[in-house]
Amino acid sequence: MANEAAIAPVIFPLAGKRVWVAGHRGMVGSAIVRRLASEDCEIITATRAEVDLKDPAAVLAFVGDKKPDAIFMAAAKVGGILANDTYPADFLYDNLMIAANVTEAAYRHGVGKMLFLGSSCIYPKEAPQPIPEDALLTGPLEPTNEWYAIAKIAGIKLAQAYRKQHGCDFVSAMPTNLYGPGDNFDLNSSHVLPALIRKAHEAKATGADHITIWGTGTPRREFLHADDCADACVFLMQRYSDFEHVNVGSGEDIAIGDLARLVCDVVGFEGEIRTDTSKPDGTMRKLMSGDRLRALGWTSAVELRAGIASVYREHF
Ligand code: GFB
Repeated sequence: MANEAAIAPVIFPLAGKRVWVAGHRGMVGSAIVRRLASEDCEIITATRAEVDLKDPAAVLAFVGDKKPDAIFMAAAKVGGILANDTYPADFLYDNLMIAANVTEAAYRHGVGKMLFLGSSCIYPKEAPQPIPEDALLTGPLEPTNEWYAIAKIAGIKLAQAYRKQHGCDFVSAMPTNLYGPGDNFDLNSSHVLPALIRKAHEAKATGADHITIWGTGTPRREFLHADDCADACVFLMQRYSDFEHVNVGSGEDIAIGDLARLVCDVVGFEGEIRTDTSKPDGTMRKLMSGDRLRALGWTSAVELRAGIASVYREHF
């Protein structure tokens, strides 16, 4: 949500433009499509059957054919801590190829602007908290998701390299842990929030006396609703043009154990919360600094409890 007091001016208006949302079926891409409905622009989408984003020739042909003025690069192979840890080759290869192909095609066809979306896992495992953008590449990554992180760091560097060498107006946004409509509720591959909603719901429905969460429950995570993320992306697309990437978060984090209690409360499950410490904790904390985005005039709007309640209502 834009803060009218000190808001960066629009330098790239979307009105009248052709805008490709790459990854429009994903949680973030679909939220961007919903958000763009209130901008006077033409939205372009492509299904995986139409364009395989891992195929350079297919992406080049698609961009040449559709001639977008702007691209939201929200296409990615994503998953929770276990999926990242189990399929390192897929997470690295798919995300590297998608980022490289879309960036190169955007350059070759003279696309006026591209916003690349990454993730807060790009930062070192032991980064200072809250994490400023310049903590990038200052230390070793968290091992459970270094493959995905390396691909997303490469995406930032591609945007910067094409800006530096070719003068392309490519920018990058790094969202924190996201949740929202259209999330993945599969317990093996999902992120923590949809997993907890599903576990609490099923425990309530079956009359179980406990749910089990992974790890110790002590790691802290910052959560942002996908609609807030989409709003920030549209904001940055129109109002930001610079070399450095921009963190996109809510500014608050919560311990996983407390999150589990909050979810159980929203769902109405009153049983016990147990921990499975054979599962990884991952990074202990990754709260991002939101100073850069706040200085441009943007803050998040969806409060965590209300956001969880709306996702629960929608999916169960
Ligand atoms: O959301 P999550 O899978 O991703 O896990 P990461 C966050 C924390 O919640 C970890 C704990 O400490 C998990 O151990 N957790 C507790 C659970 N119960 C559960 C559960 O039932 N399911 C899941 N999934 N977690 C991912 C990265 O890291 O975050 C990606 O692997 C990406 O690369 C994404 O950056 C945003 O925050 O640990």
